[in-house]
Amino acid sequence: MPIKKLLIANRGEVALRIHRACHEMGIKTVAVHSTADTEAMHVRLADETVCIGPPPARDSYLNIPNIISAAEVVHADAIHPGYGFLSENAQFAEIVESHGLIWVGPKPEHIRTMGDKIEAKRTAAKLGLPLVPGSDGPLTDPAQARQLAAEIGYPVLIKAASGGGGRGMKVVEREEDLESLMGQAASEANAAFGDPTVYMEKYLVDPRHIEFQVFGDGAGNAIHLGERDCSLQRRHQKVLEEAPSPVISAEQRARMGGIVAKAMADMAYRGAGTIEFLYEDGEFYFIEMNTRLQVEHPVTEMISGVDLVREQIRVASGLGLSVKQDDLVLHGHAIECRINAEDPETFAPSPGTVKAYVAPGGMHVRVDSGLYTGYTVPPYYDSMIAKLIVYGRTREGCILRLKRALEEFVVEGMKTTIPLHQKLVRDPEFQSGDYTIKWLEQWLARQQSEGPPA
Ligand code: MV4
Repeated sequence: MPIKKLLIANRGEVALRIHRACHEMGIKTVAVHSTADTEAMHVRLADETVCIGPPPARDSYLNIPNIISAAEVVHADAIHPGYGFLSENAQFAEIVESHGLIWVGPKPEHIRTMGDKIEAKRTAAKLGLPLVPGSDGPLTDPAQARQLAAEIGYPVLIKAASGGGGRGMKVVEREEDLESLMGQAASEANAAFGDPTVYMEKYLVDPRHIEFQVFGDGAGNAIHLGERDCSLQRRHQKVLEEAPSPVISAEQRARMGGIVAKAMADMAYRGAGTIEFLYEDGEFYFIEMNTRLQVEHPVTEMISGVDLVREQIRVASGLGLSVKQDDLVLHGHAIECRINAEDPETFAPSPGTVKAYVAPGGMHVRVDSGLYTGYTVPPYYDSMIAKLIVYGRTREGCILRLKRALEEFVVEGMKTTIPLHQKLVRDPEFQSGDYTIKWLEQWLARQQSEGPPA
């Protein structure tokens, strides 16, 4: 069914990203927004707007009855959830579909399966993806856990089945700590997710985080669009992402890409997905799958030329994918810097009013942001205010262009992480591409101890 009017159940740069794809496809947009977002760029640009509640997300962007009511009032025929908020809420997806609306996202059953990390691993194993050695189900009692850990070998990691984002994880170095850390992990998991279920994995000490972008049409056809390297993160928040990974060869990409695309075809996956791996000593280990568009999707768009939001809307409308695997050529290199309204040294949030805004431009430079001069960043939501995405034919060329673009970028009126990125992209170790998931936090600690120049 063709979509004529789409409701964007999100805010910020991703709402703008979805609006742009819709208008290029001749689809009218409906912005829903909290009372804190009446002046947001995507609200200004949307064809229609509906206020769905007060600033706290639980009362507005997470308020399912208000969002469904908004869709009915304006006669929208589809809902795109963006990322975060309700994007991986299987129940919301079912409610959207039960109201006769098109859900621009994966099948609810697949969202639900992948939301349970134990079920996700079972599914991945059946589909032939390589896993980290670990329990093939929940941990039940300390004796079973001790035996399993002895088989796997220490260190092991206890993870929450309903987790993600690193919450409720415990590294166990020695058997004598196992029982108490298992208990701590379960109670933290219960407090954070309302589910005390935990499982065990071999702890990979210093891997990279590499994820594959996949896309399915829901009818058994699926493609991959290569990988992104997301190892540069602080406290489980990604800071800079790149595609391709500096350490993956064309042969490895084709091999892993073939495996993940076949897995998605076999499950008749629909829409955009990301298969997350840890990568250590030349081997990939599946950890999780995200059933949504991701923040860092633009780096994949830059090297593939594929508009991922357009493909999401095509697939949801029943048009199928516009690209076949054999037509897809990945070329060049892209890097994304996440720019947050934060102190670049302490990372304390720094919302405020934009006094001056100059976005970089020129060849192969993309800025996804809802900022404009006079706009006030509200304090209620995520601090990411812009993404700078730069393309180059080579990684070296991409980094040179990124330095130039970061020099042009002006945001006055609040602290931002632009200065952090300016330093980071000048660092020889970053430039070498030889970094793992621990590297950025260690680098930040070194920056702190070196202090400002006298
Ligand atoms: C791991 C791991 C080491 N070994 N699993 C953190 C968040 C969650 N998505 C998975 N995470 C990890 N799982 C095993 N078996 C290390 C991490 C991890 C991490 C992963 C990706 C990116 C950044 C990270 C930072 C710390 C720990």
